[in-house]
Amino acid sequence: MDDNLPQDSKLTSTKRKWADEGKFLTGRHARPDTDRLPPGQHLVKNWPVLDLGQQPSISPSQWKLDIYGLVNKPTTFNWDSFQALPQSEMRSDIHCVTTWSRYDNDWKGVSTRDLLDAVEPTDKATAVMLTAYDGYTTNVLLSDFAVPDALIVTHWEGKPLTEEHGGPVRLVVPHLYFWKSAKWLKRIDFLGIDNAGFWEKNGYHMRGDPWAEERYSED
Ligand SMILES: Nc1nc2c(c(=O)[nH]1)N[C@H]1C(S)=C(S)[C@@H](COP(=O)(O)O)O[C@H]1N2
Ligand SMILES: [Mo]
Repeated sequence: MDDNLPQDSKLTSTKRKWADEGKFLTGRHARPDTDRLPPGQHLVKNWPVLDLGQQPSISPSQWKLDIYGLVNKPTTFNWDSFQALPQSEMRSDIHCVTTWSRYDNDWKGVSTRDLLDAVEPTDKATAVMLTAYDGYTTNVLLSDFAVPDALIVTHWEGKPLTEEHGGPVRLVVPHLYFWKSAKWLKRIDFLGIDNAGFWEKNGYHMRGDPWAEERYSED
């Protein structure tokens, strides 16, 4: 953080947290290299496509993102208002529950923290439910959604995210299995309860930490 900044600078509380965590020193929150590949995963160089089989075609001009629930500022973003939010770049790894991992994906988009700054979740919010244009849903704890390297992505490797990978806009939460990273993002509900999304209702783990091998629910 710049030492010359006055105490009452316009840095938001979120950005102060980033600075405290040294985000701008490292640019990412990597696990130690020894621990980089989670148990039971193997590396791939390609980028497989996985979804329910219906890939919606949403142009940027048609795309909208609705923010509902426990927020002070319920908002509907369109492409222009979303692009007007601060834009961030992040490099992170993908870990899919079907055992492939892909290192060093370069993403660009809006960090979840900048989104949180814009919509202001209330103290009662503890989880988010993501809803996509194909009807897919997935749940993420707010504490996982708000990590510094979670990004609402519009670009991969410098190019607009392709339709098959969730373009125009998808979520990327790199420290959880990739089913949590909803493609074709349409709606985010801030909730006081961690409800199960599509795969979570169908036997996948509620949280999905790859390093703890939280693949499937216990029961
Ligand atoms: N909207 C939507 N998002 C989704 C899915 C889906 O079916 N619909 N599948 C999830 C699963 S199971 C995986 S592994 C990843 C795959 O993303 P990719 O096709 O870009 O590799 O998307 C996740 N996000
Ligand atoms: Mo998956």
